[in-house]
Amino acid sequence: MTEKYEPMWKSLGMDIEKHGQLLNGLGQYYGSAVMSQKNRPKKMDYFDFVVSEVHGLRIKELNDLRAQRKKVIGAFCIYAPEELAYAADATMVGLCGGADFSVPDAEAVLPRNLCPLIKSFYGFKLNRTCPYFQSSDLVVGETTCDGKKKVYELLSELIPTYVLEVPHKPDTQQGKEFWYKELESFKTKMEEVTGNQITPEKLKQAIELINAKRAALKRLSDLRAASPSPISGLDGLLINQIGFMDDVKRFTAKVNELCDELETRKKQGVGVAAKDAPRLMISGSPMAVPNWKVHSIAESVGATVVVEESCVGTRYFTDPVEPKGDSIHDLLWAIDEKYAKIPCACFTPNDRRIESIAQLAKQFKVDGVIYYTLQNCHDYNVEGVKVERALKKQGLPMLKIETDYAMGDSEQIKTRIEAFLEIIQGKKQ
Ligand code: BJ8
Repeated sequence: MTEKYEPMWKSLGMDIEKHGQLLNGLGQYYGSAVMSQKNRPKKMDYFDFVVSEVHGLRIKELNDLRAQRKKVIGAFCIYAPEELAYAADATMVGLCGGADFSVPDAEAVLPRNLCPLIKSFYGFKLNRTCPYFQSSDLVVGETTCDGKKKVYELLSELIPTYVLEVPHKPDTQQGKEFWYKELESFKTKMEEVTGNQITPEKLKQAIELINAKRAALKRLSDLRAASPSPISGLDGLLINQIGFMDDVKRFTAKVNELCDELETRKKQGVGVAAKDAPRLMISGSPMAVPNWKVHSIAESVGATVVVEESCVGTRYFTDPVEPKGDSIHDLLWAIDEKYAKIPCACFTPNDRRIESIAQLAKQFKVDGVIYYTLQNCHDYNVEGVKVERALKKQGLPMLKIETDYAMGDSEQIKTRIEAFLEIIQGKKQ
């Protein structure tokens, strides 16, 4: 892939040598963590192909769109209203932020005791190895956690950045009205950047486009509730991650094709692990590509991850946008209502999330929960206290793992998960 795409990467101003190192490491890790899994569904071929071309063909597609004067909008958070970007004929993509590779570059500028996701994305822009950053006409940030909020100020020195102000009590009437105004401003921003007017028809089409994607991901998630689960948690996570990069229509169709295969597997009782394998939920901070560490370790020691309570998981696809009318006002309100239901730990109070975890635990018949926190992510870390209490009431054990993107603690995590699985097996007996 390297030679074929080198002229494109050069034209995007990328650091070719460093980028080559990144791709080598990514390829090796994908081989050892993902491709080595046994009994994967055949339709995973498409998603493997997407990963193999994630810095190649997909970047070419994005830049072909830009050559037709269409805009690419980069984002980090599921609070970025993608419906408005698509309604303005732009494409929204998730930016790099899941690898340790770029952290040393970020640490030359930023404090070390900061969330790895934040250091990772800032480092990727600094070292010019993320082709998604290099292909973005605008980056959309949001005032969720403090770390991100402050780093967007620095990021805006490197790339045009628009920051959405997110209400921290989004569920209240006041919060919803505030967010509605932000949505209106973002609509104007999208119209300015793209030069296209967002009409009610365009916005309705965009809502349908994204709703279909969320529905396909929900269908996939629901299938994982089967026992045995017809697909590994690692592959489930991978598909959710790819959803932030791939072409929306094609991705939706491919997820549905995979689900057809999984329906057949389910009927035949075909799974990826033993029927009595401990079923785990992973709940907490989001996991961007190539953050596969905890899933990969948990499944390598005999568990099946059946659900991710995460923004790269249920928080993204659970609720569709449900318009009650056809005007811009009605459509924006429907978007407002949907986003207000995203239970991010940055918000307070966040009981919706605690309730959702309890409900998911039942639906997916989980035996235990791994509570996953990125280092220095105070919101998810502190909220873990309430989650643990709620799970205790349900009689479910929880293992808290606080980690970063480096692999140095893999053995320690493995030992802790093994001990956790023993507790689960003991309870089962
Ligand atoms: S809606 S979870 S995607 S903000 S960057 S909060 S890990 S310290 S990413 Fe998020 Fe939107 Fe919320 Fe979801 Fe913690 Fe790190 Fe902050 Fe993070």
